[in-house]
Amino acid sequence: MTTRSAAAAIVFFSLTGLCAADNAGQSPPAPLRPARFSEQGENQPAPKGARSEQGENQSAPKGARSGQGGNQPAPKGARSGQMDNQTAPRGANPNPTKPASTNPSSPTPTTPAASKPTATRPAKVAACVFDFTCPADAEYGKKLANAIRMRLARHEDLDVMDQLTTAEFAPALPANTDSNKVVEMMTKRLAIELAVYGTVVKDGDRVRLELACVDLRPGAAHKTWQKDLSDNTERPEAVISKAAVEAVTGAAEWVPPQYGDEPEPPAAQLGEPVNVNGTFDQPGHAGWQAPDNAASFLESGPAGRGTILRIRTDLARAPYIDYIRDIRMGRASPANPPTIATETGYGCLGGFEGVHFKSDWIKATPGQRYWLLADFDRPGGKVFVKGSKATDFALDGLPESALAALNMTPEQFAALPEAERKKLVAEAAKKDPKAFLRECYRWYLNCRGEAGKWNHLAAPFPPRGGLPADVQWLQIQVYTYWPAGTYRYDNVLLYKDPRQKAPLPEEKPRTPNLRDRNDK
Ligand SMILES: [Ca+2]
Repeated sequence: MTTRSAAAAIVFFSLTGLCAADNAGQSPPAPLRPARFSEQGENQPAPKGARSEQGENQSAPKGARSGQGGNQPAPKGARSGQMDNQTAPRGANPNPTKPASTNPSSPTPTTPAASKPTATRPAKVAACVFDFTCPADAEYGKKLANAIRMRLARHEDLDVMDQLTTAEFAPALPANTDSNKVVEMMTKRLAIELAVYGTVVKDGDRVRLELACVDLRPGAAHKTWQKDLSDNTERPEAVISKAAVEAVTGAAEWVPPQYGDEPEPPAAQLGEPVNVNGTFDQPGHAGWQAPDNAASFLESGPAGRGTILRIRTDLARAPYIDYIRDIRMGRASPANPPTIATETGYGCLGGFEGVHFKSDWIKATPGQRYWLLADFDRPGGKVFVKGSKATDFALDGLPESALAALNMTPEQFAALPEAERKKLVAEAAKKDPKAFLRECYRWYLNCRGEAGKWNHLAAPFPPRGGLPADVQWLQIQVYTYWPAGTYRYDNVLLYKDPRQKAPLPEEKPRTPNLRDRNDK
């Protein structure tokens, strides 16, 4: 008997059982072994396009790669160990372990492939979110259905039919569809145990979803149910899809930690900051890079603030980039900055690279939790904490500054024999090891607040768990870009979390199904 005919037989017997259960008012029989959804790694491949949207649409882990706009393009041929070696630091690591358990309520797979390791994953419940009908706006009905589909797909115990397959095999179903017909479609045509469908009514800003569900899982409290959900906020899809998924799963959705979830420890508890001169009040630029006096300035702030950091991003981009390069090459000095034209359009400095103002390197403590505090007078900036490690990878480039010290162009360097290049790189790395660090962690404080007044923000990081074990050095980067203009910062302070009692292991981002994405 082939897998497909076996599945068909199971469907047939389940149907028979289902009718009996309906009549007798008993719980439904053993679940189906859905042929189309459960055989990954077995005979039948998942439908083309299945599961793809799941990975593509998942938001990146908080803090990961989100500062891309701020990566300064490195000059051709030069390698700035930090900027152009960036990788997705967290969340990109596949988690190789997964509990190998089977769902006792599901039939054991009977194909030979069942003995393969892949078959030991818990059986998933096959589910389908039918497109919603929305008389006023059919596309909106599809959009809301897909929002719920995506959210449901993040639940590891569900195997949710993807949008393309749903569109191909399942019609839009209004909430008042005869549930017997839905059951028939689920069992005879789709081999699914969980069906979600409904009708969307748009009334001005208010969106109302008449949500209907047929739940054939054994032990389901209600085989069929309906629920009205409505919302009139700015993001009704997010609000309604969350409520819908909670209704379907019967559990509250996990919400990532938000700012303010954990109260900021009082100053007396925080103790001494880990970074030097976070107040900017020490003479010179202790603890930080030198300000360039064109886009970054350390100057007197309002009363009571001592020295503050002022950044402006409303500058003509090309002359500023030239100036910064000249500083690196020893051809210009912040003591004598050029006059750079003010520019505020998309082509200006703030519209492209923005301005990074970097702290000195700070020795990292793996397993540690930290608090980052910052004051700022205009929202929009980000205060990054980037973690780096020494790398054993073959290094075949030199930072521009090292090339300048050798009085060599990138082209001349590239033309050297490999052995010679390696020797020069090794010498440069010995002289300035920090220039060869590789970024392996990043997190940022998003400067949200009001313009025109000083705001204070504080947040702990990592959001969960401790600093990953491979992070050797931390650097704070105050990053300012758009809208173009002037921004001020003060008291950018890094502390060890005073509430932490012992080192914590790294915790991977809790983005469900992330592992599946990385398997591929
Ligand atoms: Ca200050």
